[in-house]
Amino acid sequence: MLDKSIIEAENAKRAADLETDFNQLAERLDRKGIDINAIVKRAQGFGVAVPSWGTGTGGTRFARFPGEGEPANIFDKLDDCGVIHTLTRAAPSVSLHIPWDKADPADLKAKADEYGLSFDAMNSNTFQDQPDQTQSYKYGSLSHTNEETRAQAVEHNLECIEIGKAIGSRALTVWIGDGANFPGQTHMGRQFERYLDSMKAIYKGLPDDWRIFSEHKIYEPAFYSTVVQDWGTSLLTAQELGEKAMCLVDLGHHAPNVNIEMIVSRLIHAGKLGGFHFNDSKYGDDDLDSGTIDPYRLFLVWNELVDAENTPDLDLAHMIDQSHNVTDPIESLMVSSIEIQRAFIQASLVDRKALAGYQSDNDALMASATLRAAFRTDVDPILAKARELSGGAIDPIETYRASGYRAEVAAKRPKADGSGGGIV
Ligand code: LRH
Ligand code: MN
Ligand code: MN
Repeated sequence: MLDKSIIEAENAKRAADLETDFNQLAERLDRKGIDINAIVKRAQGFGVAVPSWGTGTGGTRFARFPGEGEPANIFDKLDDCGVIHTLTRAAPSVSLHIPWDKADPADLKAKADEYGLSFDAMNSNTFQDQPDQTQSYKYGSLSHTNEETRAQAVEHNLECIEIGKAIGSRALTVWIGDGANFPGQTHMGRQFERYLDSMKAIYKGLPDDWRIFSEHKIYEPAFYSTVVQDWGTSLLTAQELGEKAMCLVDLGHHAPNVNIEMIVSRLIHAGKLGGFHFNDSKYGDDDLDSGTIDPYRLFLVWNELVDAENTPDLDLAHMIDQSHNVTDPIESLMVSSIEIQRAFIQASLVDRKALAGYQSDNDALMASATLRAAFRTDVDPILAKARELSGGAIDPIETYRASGYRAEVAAKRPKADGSGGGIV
């Protein structure tokens, strides 16, 4: 656990500068009729879930280059998540991946409690084989042609729900790699029906206060067709399953340049938007750090969310889903949490009344300028002030480096080799 005195000492170095920058921004926003303290409160209320698998160095299909002090198990991962939240105050929950994160629920809860962390959606895994399983997922899981394989995949998802119940999670995210690599390899209609039947069996095992998220993805590992390839299929699935079924949008799971914010808007309209996997991408499911490639797109997604925030029953699970190959995962996850928070806060600055006026007057130039004005606002002082007030670090990266945490855990944790790990 990070020593509080390190945060205090590092904050003391930066508090005066922050005050100056904050007051300047407060004045600028005040001229626009925006109360900065209300925006700081919004920032303090923000939280995104960290994926347990993101705390280890990821890998590509070519290689994995582990870093120093890699987490060896879920308890190490929770320690790392604790650091991320302690410094940023923006990542209060963790999303687990089964079977990797299987452990005694009481121990998991106890460890999470040490840091004030809770558990967000559970993630099942039927896209690779585990040593103890009898049926292989080489040709699919929930949509497999073989009934026993489908049953095994359903059973695994039900087990994820059981584990989740014991640790206070209230959602299950299902992403499958099922599909085909060649035209003709599968019957697309029958394959989808088998998938739906399996999902219905899982849905039956869902507690009343739980939700199930279907996560679409255009391709990979199936390179010709994927069973849940886009939001249309995901929406069909959620609608057929029932009211506890929602769609999860992973930003990287679309073709390049797809208008994701519009998908978000449509899913909100349908009452079926359940949550997000945040990341950034240039070409495909790159799982790059949020906001590092196209921060404006992230802002435009948040613009839709802020616009719709008073929609009845809109209850979103915000999660990160990234793979860190060349950075310290703790640093990437801290920066990403803050970038997602930044997009939320920038979107909160949009002058919605003016925007609605420009839209009804068909003033395209001023409408788009209104969005960009919010996007261009440097909200750093707001984010830093929110962290400071919540007991976090004004500068999480510098404070983390000053703490020596990575070197400390590297001395305790076993050295990782290049194989294995949570590579997704
Ligand atoms: C595969 C993937 C997907 C899931 C995760 C568990 O693409 O990254 O996004 O959410 O594995
Ligand atoms: Mn995902
Ligand atoms: Mn993915």
